[in-house]
Amino acid sequence: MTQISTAQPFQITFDTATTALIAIDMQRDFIEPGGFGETLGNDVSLLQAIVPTTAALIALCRDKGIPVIHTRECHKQDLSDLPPAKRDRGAPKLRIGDQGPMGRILVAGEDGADIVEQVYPIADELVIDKPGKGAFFATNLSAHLAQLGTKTLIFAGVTTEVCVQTTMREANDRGFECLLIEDATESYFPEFKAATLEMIRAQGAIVGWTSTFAELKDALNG
Ligand code: TIU
Repeated sequence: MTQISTAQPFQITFDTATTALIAIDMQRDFIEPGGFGETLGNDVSLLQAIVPTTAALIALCRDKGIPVIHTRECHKQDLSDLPPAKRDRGAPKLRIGDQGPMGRILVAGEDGADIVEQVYPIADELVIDKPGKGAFFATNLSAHLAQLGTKTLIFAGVTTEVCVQTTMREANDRGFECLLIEDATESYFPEFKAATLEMIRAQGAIVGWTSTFAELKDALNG
């Protein structure tokens, strides 16, 4: 068993044989200029800062035999899985499906919807395209995790309070132990990231645990 004694709010113990990493939505559309994140009015440079740590986390999991699952928030070319409520809300510069500098915004197969190079999936890794913020909604993630026998999920990716937190809550309700890596997740709003980390681990780990990448690495190498 692996134990992170300094995880918050208290130690977490898990078996690497029943653990998987989920890297959420590390896509150009959120992390690079000209994509979905920027059309919503956000400064994407904040998210770029976690790419090296997320890459190191993915490399560590690969090295330890922990399956790595990648997700991408994107919609079918015909937008048949895009609810009008999602497309029409607010006043972004470009809406989902519109042509942008990296192809159609948040559409599968377009450059913007793809994962940034530094954390790109390798051959046998599952990549899940998801139409929602949560990775369990309208995907085969549950079935895949059941097949793997996964009990503990390690979380990384963007953005902390939107797709990462939504997926972590979905996973928690499905009976998984959830660990969020603090320096491998980021928000466009630092105060939202801080609040999310606090609310996840409050009330005796009501949603799950958090730790730094270094704490996880030390535990796995221990
Ligand atoms: N806007 C925002 O913060 N996030 C999203 O729309 N999707 C994800 O978090 N992936």
